[in-house]
Amino acid sequence: MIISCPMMTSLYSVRMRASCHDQHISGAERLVPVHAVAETTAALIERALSAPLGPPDKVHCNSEQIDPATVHWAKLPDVYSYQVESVQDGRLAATQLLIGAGLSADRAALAVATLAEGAGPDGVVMRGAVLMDAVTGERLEHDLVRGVRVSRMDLLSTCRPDVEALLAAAGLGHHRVLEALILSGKVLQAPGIVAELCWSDAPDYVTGYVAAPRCGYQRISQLKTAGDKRGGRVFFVDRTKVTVSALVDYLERQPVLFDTVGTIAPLKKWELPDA
Ligand code: WAQ
Ligand code: MG
Repeated sequence: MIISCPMMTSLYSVRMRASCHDQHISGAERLVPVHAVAETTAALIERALSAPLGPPDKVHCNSEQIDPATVHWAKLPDVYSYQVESVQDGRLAATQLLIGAGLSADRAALAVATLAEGAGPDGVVMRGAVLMDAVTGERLEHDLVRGVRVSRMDLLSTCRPDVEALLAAAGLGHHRVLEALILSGKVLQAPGIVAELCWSDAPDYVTGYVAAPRCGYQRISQLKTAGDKRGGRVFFVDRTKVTVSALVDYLERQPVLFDTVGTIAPLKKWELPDA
């Protein structure tokens, strides 16, 4: 479905992050036209103040003008949803989907284990993502606590109501789905990306996904046990296609706006492929 894609005159990146005792508890960001900066800022601050891990003792919200001529326009990934019977099956499914995206079984299993154990130093949750060499499994992010933060991406604001309605009709109305789809959509646009693995650090949100440029956004109903505070993201990179600095620059700085949605497939039971 293509939704209108007007030339934008003035665009702002609005970013919020909230912490309590220097622990990150909430973050979100949007790319909006100038007339929506104030209401977006208010909504993000409201969200920070009501964060489940809150209340925060610090909320930062800033806005920065973006040159609309630099925006990359893109289509959101196709969405698939798989129902698994247990966390163990979910992690096996994730491993197989990563292999399907072109990774070796070892690298796929390494990524799952990295998130399961907590990807930061001493098993803490990172603020951003692990960047992993798709061939060697080497960790490439410079800061093991911050990781790589994907930023400056959003749905074109005039498309938002339609996309929210489509997702809600498919039973995917939770705000985490659209946010993760937008983030992953940008990751899949980035040069040299082979695949992404993600599950939330929110203790009550156990669904995660494996995404890849040719496979889309593949949700898996259970990737961790309820109550587990560990979660994170792993981005696999093909270093023959891009340098780490060019990739990180794209992920952190290149504005990307989505003006088209992909297909949303109905929920399916995950079947292990025949051995
Ligand atoms: N860039 C890179 N990594 C990030 C970012 C970002 N902007 N934001 C969060 N992360 C990392 C960080 O390590 C978090 O701990 C981890 O990802 C999880 O973030 O289809 O809600 O916001 O049902 O908790 C996926 C499934 C939900 C949604 C993911 O992630 C669905 C989610 P959270
Ligand atoms: Mg979180």
